[in-house]
Amino acid sequence: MGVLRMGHASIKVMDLAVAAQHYEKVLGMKTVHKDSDGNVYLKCWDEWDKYSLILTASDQAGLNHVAYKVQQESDLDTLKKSIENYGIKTEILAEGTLPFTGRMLKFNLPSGHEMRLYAKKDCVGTDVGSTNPDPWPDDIRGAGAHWLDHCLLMCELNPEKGINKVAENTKFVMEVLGFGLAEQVMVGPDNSIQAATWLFRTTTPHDIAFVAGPRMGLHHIAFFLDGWSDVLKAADVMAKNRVRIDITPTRHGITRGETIYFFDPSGNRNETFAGLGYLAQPDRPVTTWTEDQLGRGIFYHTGELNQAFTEVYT
Ligand code: M3P
Ligand code: FE
Repeated sequence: MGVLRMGHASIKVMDLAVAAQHYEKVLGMKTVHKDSDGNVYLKCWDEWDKYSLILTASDQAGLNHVAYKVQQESDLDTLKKSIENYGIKTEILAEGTLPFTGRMLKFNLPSGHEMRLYAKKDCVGTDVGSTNPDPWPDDIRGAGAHWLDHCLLMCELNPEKGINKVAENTKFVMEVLGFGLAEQVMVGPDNSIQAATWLFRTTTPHDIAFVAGPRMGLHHIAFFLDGWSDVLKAADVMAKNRVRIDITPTRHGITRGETIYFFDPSGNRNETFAGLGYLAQPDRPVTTWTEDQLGRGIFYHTGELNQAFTEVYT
């Protein structure tokens, strides 16, 4: 019941054809649809619903919305009431507003990011099917990403003005959407300021994350790979395609993920990562990272924070 997982991201790109080529050739997604406005819909091979990424044309990069799938249609009505009771306005978008997708419950997180919930999207099956499937399909391209896994949203933090959108978002998704808190970063006097959180609805450490920054934005969308050797191969694919790599393969302390960060041709940050981390459960003690160890939390090996990593985003 309630939220299942991240369903799709809708992002802005400056050149649809060039962006589609990146997500196809580098990530290994397939274009499954183009609508009459030219928006491109793509899917990873191990996903069963019709699409997980929408590219829309714009003069700058960034996020349109993130969408999470809920288990059943009635969850949308229940959640509509609880979101409104919490004081956040919602809107129902009719079935078909997005192709192959049922009605959507649209609202803004306290940080301002647009979130949509939906229960129905055409199920087309994974590329290996559901009957006696092979472990992977023959036509894997590029990094061969399995699925769109999570997103990280940058949220405004301004302690002098009493603004902490990380904490507000975290409270909202926990109290209203039923997310569990896996990890958090606490900074400031007595480590009293919640500056980053990783939250789950699945059994992996995060399905969404919020990190403090000077303004709201999209830090990255992340795609799942099987293991460390796939991460290394993904980096090779990026080098072959002259992709702008932000952080070469390394490990996060937070979530234990093995990761690469890179940019799509418009400058939207992508992550390919491996490792399901650990079993995330609502009763698991929350992991807390303190400000003095934050470097290790983000980049476990060097322990060195790279300013551009937290300051450059769309
Ligand atoms: C992840 C992850 C930042 C930390 C990012 C961590 C932006 O992306 O998947 O665990 O500080
Ligand atoms: Fe991530």
